[in-house]
Amino acid sequence: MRVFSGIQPTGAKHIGNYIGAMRQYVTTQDEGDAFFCIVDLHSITVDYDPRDLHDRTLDLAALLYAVGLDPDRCTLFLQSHVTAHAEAAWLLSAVTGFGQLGRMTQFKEKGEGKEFVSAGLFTYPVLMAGDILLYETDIVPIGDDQRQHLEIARDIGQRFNARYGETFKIPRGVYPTVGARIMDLQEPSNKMSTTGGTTQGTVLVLDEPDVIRKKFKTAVTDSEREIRYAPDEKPGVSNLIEIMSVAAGRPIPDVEQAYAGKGYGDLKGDVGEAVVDLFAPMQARYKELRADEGELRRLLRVGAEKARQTSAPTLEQMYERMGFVRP
Ligand code: ATP
Ligand code: LTN
Repeated sequence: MRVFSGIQPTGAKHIGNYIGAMRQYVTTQDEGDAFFCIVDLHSITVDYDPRDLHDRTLDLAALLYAVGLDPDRCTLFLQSHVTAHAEAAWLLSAVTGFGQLGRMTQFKEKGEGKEFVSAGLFTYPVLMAGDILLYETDIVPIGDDQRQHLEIARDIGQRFNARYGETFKIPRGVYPTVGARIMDLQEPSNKMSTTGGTTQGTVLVLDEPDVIRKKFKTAVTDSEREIRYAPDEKPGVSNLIEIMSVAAGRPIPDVEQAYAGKGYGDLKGDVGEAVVDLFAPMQARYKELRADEGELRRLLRVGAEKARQTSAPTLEQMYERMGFVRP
């Protein structure tokens, strides 16, 4: 079984990225032949600083190894190292509807109110479809906010297959059962996000222990003072229960029961502690790995070579089926 997912090297990664995506990468690397791609090409679709992109890319590689990706059990690589991704995006744009791209929530949200909206933000999902389809992917571990992008990737693959003959395997998204959509601790009706969220409500994987504790202590809940899991009615408390469930490795009903009759303060303090414990070993490994940039670059070169070999035959088939004269 082929696993593929992508993650952007922009901003610092938060507990939403960890629970929604990175944690699933770690488990799926043992369930199949897994490819994880740092999608640097996607990161230039919004305003960014080149120096930042450069450093954040290496930061993210170190972080992904630190949370448990093993270079011997999966392939981690940079999207820009494998030119097939950019080529596939162009070819697939021929079978992507302009109208469908305009309906993408992310395009509308990230473009809203901006003085400059890049064409890349609009065609973003085509590049993502290519990422996935090039690898004959079966499953794509992602968070809930990527559902629409996965759907359009499937549509693009199906349209190509119908127009040019069966070429792509049509992948399926897999979402975590708990924590597919972690909410901002300060604004629990919005998803936690580096680009759109509040600083105090966004818990970073690399935040200092005291910062993590403080962010949980000041989390917004409600005035009812009853600890109960009900995401629609009680988004703040339910979000804390979900995070606790993942960090402590206990099912949601267990967590609910453990706090029945207790105060919000108890829950907030304990979730903070559980998250500090969860991230502490990863933070230590991150520091070590990030210090050896030569080794990081070497591992990424090895990953890129494997990714090139795996994606090349699919790209070649695309060119051939579309009628191009090959060299
Ligand atoms: P953001 O918009 O928060 O800055 P992103 O979603 O644009 O981040 P990535 O870092 O590429 O960009 O996301 C990586 C993965 O993390 C994706 O699979 C996405 O679904 C998941 N993810 C992002 N935010 C959350 C969240 N709040 N809860 C659960 N999963 C999330
Ligand atoms: N759009 C995704 C990142 C992404 C991705 C992919 C995810 C780019 N290509 C391929 C899965 C498969 C996001 O999380 N913002």
